Amino acid sequence: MISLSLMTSNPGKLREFRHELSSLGIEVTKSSEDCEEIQAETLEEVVRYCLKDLKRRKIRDVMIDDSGLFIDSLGGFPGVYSSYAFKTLGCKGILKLMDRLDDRKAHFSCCIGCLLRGGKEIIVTEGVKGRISAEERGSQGFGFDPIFVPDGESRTFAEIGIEEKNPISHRGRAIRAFAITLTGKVERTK
Ligand code: ITT
Repeated sequence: MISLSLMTSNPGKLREFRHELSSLGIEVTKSSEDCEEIQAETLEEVVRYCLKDLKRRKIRDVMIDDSGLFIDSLGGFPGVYSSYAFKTLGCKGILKLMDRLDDRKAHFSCCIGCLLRGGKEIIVTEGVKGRISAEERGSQGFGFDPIFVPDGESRTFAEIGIEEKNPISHRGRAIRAFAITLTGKVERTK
């Protein structure tokens, strides 16, 4: 059994990690550690900075997830500011910003980083394309799920739920890419 912890304050992320990794025999606990928040231009920069901090503090087998929603017609906003934008504007505020915009294209991106006990690092980034809906729909998931419709779907992430979200989502894809790399790298515990 492999055991890793996820450093996050977001229960929705933790649920998606557990859902995806438990079937691969990887247990995910919640880490009580924290990283200093930096303002960077990319998700990967944030993750790299945090991994460096963990290394310095000798914290191992911890995963980090930095993710965001990038809206084409808003020049990629909220992007790396997604957490702040969700807290301040919420889904309603984003819909208001897009009131008169015909181009609804957007994508979610997720960067996962992990520092293993042997000192090796894994960093993967994956995304999912879609569009911003005209109104909020659905009650499952978290964050901007009620306003994001992935390509090939007519329902939002909040309508389809974790079982259908994980196979196609930015995070689901990143977790699977991460797991493939991980299983060749992590030391197994009994
Ligand atoms: P931690 O940093 O503690 O992990 P956070 O919620 O602040 O939690 P981020 O900094 O990565 O996480 O912020 C990303 C924001 O983007 C998050 O708060 C959500 O509002 C949104 N987001 C990211 N992934 C999402 C998803 O799968 N579904 C809906 N919204 C998502």
